[in-house]
Amino acid sequence: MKDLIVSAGKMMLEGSFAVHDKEGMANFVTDKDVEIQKYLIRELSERYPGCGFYGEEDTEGNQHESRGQCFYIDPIDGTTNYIFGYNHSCVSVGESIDGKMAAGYVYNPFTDEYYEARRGEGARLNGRELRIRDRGLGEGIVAFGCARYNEGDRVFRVLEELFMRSLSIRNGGSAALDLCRIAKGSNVGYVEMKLQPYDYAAASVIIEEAGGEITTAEGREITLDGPCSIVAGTKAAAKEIRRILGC
Ligand code: LIP
Repeated sequence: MKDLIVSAGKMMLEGSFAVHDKEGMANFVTDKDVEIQKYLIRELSERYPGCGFYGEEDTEGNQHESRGQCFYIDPIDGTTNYIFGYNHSCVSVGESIDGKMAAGYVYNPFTDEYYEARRGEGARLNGRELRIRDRGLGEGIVAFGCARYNEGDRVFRVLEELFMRSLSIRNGGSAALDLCRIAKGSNVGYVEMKLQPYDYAAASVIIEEAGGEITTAEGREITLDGPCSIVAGTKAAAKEIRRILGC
């Protein structure tokens, strides 16, 4: 799987691309997003005949299926970052079996960081095992996500409190990478009030296999058949973030 995900990621570094608007304010897609998703669906279909896909972009073979073996594909997570040359974007591929996440793969071609995890087999970054130390909110950086196309993003009402109760806050612009940074130990927590399954599916396995936690803002199980809010982190920090949100 590593060769496939890395080759898909390196496609981001090649050639030029056109930008197109999607529904809602500041919601973009590039030709590269579409090209990479088509490549991944083609390759994964050959390797796993009959598997389903839940991808971000509207391409052939993307059924938003969640039964049987299903791949959650975000071809470029952090598309706006990619358009503006932020070098903080990734390919994210999560695998579920009968509605339960089984594996996650996230690759940032700009930093050559490859995250992977399979249920019961732990999480690794470039082959190094990841184990989360259960730090509290006050012992680290909390990252958050927000989107102009999600009208009235509720995250802003708690940002000041998150800032005052942590060492600092960050808005990275790629949920998958900012979630994986919890497993890496760079972030103690992450919050975004509305995300799609292809944004968090892969990273959810990486965080949990590294010893962290990911739930909705209400503390419920994340959804794989539609969008939900996301609170993730070390167990201690995730609990503090949910308390601050008061959902
Ligand atoms: C992005 C997420 C980010 C969120 C953006 C967008 P995309 O995904 O990674 O956290 O705030 O609104 O959803 O669209 O770049 O794949």
